[in-house]
Amino acid sequence: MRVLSGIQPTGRPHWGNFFGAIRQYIDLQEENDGFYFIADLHALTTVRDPARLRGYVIDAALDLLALGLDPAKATMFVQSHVPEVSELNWILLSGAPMGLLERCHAYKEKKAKGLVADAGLFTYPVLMSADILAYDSQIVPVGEDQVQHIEVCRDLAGRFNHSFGETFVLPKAKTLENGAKVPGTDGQKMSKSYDNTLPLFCDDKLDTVKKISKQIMRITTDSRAMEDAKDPEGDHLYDLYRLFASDAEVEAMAAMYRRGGFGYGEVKKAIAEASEAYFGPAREKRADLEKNLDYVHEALRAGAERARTVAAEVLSRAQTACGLR
Ligand code: AQP
Repeated sequence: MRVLSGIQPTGRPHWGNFFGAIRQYIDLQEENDGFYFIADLHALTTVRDPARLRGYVIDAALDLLALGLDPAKATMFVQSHVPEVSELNWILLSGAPMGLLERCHAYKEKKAKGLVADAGLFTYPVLMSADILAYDSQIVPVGEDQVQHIEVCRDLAGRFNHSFGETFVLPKAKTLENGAKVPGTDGQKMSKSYDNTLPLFCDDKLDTVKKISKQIMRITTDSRAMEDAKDPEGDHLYDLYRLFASDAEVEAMAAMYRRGGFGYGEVKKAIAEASEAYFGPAREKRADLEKNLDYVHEALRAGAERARTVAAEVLSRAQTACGLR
């Protein structure tokens, strides 16, 4: 199966990115033809500083490699290194109904929160569709927030196929039950834009553990007294703990919630310890990779070469179908 997904180079990846998407990339690379890209064109809608953008792209590659992406098994590349995608974007944009894009919740939510919405943000689902369709992708592993965009992609591909004959493969979204919507420190969806993230890596490596523990301790909780029984369902602290714990540990935590007689600080401490055990090895691997940037650049170059071969074939198919050739 051709599996494709992308991550935006807009800053440090957070637990939501990992448990919603990156963890799936790593698992799926074993049995599938994985195409994983760093979405720098998408990032342009938020990062308007060239040096920072370049840095974030390399950071994202380092993050993916440190977390287990293997360039010998999967194709890792930078979105803008495949210009065929931008051309396909225009072809799709030309047939994209405004109403379809206006209904997209990512755009609607950002706008509702008073964040600046430009045309790039508005048409983001179309560029994302071009990303997916350019590689005949069948499976797209994503967090729940992106499922609607995959539906948009299927809609646009279906419209094109209907007008011009079978051209595009219709993809399917793949979400995980545990991790589809990771809550942030304030309980709403963890998101860079909401400034409620828990990062996997910090700039200051020596202080990473301390810094992340501090952020975990700041997670908001309700004001129920220690002795009160608590409901684990819908509790974001419990949901964060579940990301790391085994079934038996989750069961024990749920029983503790129902019994009461504990402070949320205990749960936070358990989360801090579990996350350190989980991400610690990746942090060490990342530090090693930083000393070998040639390897990272070469992986991206080879990945783009392979991705372009596939995208050029699909673009030519689409151009021929709609009369551009
Ligand atoms: N909270 C989340 N829970 C589960 N999955 C999530 N993803 C993001 N947040 C969560 C998934 O991560 C993948 C990479 O997405 P991205 O690089 O586009 O990041 P994003 O969606 O832009 O992440 P943010 O932090 O939410 O950024 P902004 O602030 O720009 O919206 C995707 O598969 C996404 O589903």
